[in-house]
Amino acid sequence: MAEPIRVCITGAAGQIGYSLVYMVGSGAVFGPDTPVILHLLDIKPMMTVLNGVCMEISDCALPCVRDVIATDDPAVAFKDIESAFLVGSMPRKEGMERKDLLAANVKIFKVQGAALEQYAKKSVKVLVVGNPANTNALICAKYAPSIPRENFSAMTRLDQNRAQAQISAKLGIPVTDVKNVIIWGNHSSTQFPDVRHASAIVNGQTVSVYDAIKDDAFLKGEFITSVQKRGAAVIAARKLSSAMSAAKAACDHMRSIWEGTSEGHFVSMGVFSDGSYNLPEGVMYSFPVTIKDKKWSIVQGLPIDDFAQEMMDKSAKELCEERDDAIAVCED
Ligand code: NAX
Repeated sequence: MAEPIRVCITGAAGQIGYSLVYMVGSGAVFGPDTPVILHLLDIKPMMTVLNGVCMEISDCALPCVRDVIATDDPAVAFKDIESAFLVGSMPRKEGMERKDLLAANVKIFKVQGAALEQYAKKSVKVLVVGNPANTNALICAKYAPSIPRENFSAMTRLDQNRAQAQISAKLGIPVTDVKNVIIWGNHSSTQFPDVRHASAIVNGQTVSVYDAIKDDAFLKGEFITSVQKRGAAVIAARKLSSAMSAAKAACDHMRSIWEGTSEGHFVSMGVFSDGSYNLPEGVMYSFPVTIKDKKWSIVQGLPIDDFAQEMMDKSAKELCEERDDAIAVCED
């Protein structure tokens, strides 16, 4: 077996954490032959719950888990880690405005960015899941200046998986036969799920999803809104927000970083915008990316029509506003 890698999961006592620790411990991210040392962080009042999670990890007898460190101290949680799933954050409470939530959560990511700077390996790959994920990732990177900013990304893979699943259901084909669905922008209701560049295998032939579905109104209307509002639909049904699917998506995202993307495939993730596709620089925008040697590159040259550009710009505008609010909160 290879040397163990240290993987941190924050919010490990929460509901996404509950599924995520199992998936990471079972080898679903770093492979069945790579042992992991799990660093689990949560806040002090959750330490009893976290201890119960540790008992269950032990009882799973997972072959990949070499050790588990449960703590409420970021210095311990981030020490020498190579991979971080930053899930822990404050949930929206009743009567809380989006701005209040942003203010509370970006402060957490400011503190964690500074702790990553001090304790993590400089090669650490940081995936931010806690909302507002894109802007939290931006703030986290800002306060960890000696870690390359390309090492930070925000999760829109759940949105991508949701979109891919919807297309596969519509076409009656396996989800693995749909590729290159894109999520542009923010992990919020302004995101733009785009299948214009996606393809599917239908009756043994690779065809464009647009040609296979042949329903422009659906793809520009109901499809987009149903992906945008899927999180709310899960809450309405489950009385709890997405957890198993969010954990699976986080694993997919980190595995893509570790393994890279295969030829002809791209995935979506929130990364530092370099101004591609006439979008503003300096925000964490979800783009289609290819990954090689743990480094992502934004897919270039996709043709963008007026409808798409308008949708992409709308989400960019929201991200610029979030960034400005977040920086003001952090510098206060
Ligand atoms: P839970 O409330 O079940 O768990 C959050 C955990 O984080 C709790 O155990 C809490 O004590 C802990 N926590 C709070 N502050 C912390 C801190 N400073 N350090 C470490 N731990 C801390 O929420 P859960 O359902 O697990 O969701 C976690 C986050 O994921 C939320 O922000 C949620 O909005 C976000 N999501 C993001 C998604 C995405 O696609 N990017 C999708 C799923 C999810 O909604």
